[in-house]
Amino acid sequence: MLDKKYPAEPYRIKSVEYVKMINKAEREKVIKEAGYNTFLINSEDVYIDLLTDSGTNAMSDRQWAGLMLGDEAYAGSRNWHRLEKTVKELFGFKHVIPTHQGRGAENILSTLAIKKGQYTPGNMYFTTTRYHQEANGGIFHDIVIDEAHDTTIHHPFKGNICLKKLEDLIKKVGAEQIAYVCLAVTVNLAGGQPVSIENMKAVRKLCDKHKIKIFYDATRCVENAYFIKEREKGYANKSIKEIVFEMFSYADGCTMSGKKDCLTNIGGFLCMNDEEMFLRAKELVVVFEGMPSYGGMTGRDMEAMAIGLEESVQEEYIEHRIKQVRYLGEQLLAAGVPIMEPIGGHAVFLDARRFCPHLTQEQLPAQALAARLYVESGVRSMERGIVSAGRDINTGKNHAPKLELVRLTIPRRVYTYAHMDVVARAVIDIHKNSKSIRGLKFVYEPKMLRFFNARFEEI
Ligand code: PM9
Repeated sequence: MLDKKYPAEPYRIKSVEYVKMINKAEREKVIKEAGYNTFLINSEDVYIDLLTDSGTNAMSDRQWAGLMLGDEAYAGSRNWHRLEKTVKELFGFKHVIPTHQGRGAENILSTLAIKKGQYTPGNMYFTTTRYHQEANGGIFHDIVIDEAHDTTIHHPFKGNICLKKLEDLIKKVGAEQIAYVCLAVTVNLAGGQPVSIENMKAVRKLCDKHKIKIFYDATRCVENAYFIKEREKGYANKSIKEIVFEMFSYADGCTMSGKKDCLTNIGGFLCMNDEEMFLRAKELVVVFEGMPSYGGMTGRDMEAMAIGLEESVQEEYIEHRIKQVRYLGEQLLAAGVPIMEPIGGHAVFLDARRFCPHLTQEQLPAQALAARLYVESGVRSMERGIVSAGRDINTGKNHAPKLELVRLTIPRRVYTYAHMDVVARAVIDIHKNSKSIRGLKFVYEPKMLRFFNARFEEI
């Protein structure tokens, strides 16, 4: 029976989608045909899909009802006005620009805010974020605290920015050479680790001193707020809504992938306070996305996002969300499986270096482990290691991140604790026989964001 510390689902199920399991021989064929890349497996061949929490959310009955209220006018849709109002109320920014998803917002921000050769320090890189920064001449510089790069260290706010690293960069290159600080809440590739309010305030103070702007990556901000409530002194009695509002009061703007914490399947937005930047963003949005009153989203998508945002800050929802992820992670820890600790907000990350100590990083242990997990169990996960990190844009050499991880990402409101049990059993069984996992090598390597389409074969 479930322990009390894991709350039951705060919803009941009104509509179901059947999943099927193909047999192991079929899965072996599928993974070979997919070039050992879990992105290239068809959804129909997957039993439990933990590839990503992006756009895989289950919408509520209120959201589905909202779809019928879509105003699909080319300009001035009423759903846009509702979404804009909801975003402004929750985040407190003066201006909102809608985009088709998070990377659309990243593209506009990077185009507007980066001059060639400027730095874009951030609390660890994210694939699409860094891509847009570099494509606009920016230089990414990692300023997350050292603890974030070690899966074994416990720190309540492992996503924090190291103020010394930021100060050192300012001293070295000069404040005018810093386009803006990018602060992600939570930090995806560090395992969904949160940032504390204390750290946000300190970063604000330092940036104010040097007149540097701060843009948050708001993608999983509600999950971040839950960790603040749980772990930071003085926040236990504040509502999630109040905490989210305070978090963003220390930023000049943010990018948002609506496919995660907004509880929808598509969409995004860019926020800012600066009037001039807003006017320029309105010019760019019509080039890349669509009218400033839809930005690539349909009216019904915007309605669903406005409702999803309201639901995302409900206390029971977010508590269950975080604890369901923790339930999976704690089972793995109890069985001695090496994972990123503490367990983060959206996923459990297997530490492939410790899981497969017989493989070097060049033998792509995380990619190989994700492929094996699929073959053994039908569970789809995602590599978040050397393959995702890509190559240095100047030297062409592989980035070799300290973290070599496989992400078991939990979609919101989709799976039950029983599914988590199935996943835990599969991972634990593979761990017992991990020496049999063979390394992989690239047979096709795309130049940009290679992890999406790369193909591999066994060494
Ligand atoms: N994240 C994820 O699976 C989907 C694409 S990468 C495999 O984690 C952050 C922190 C993200 C993110 C997407 C984006 C881009 C920005 N920041 O996918 O364009 O986790 O909506 O957002 C993915 P979009």
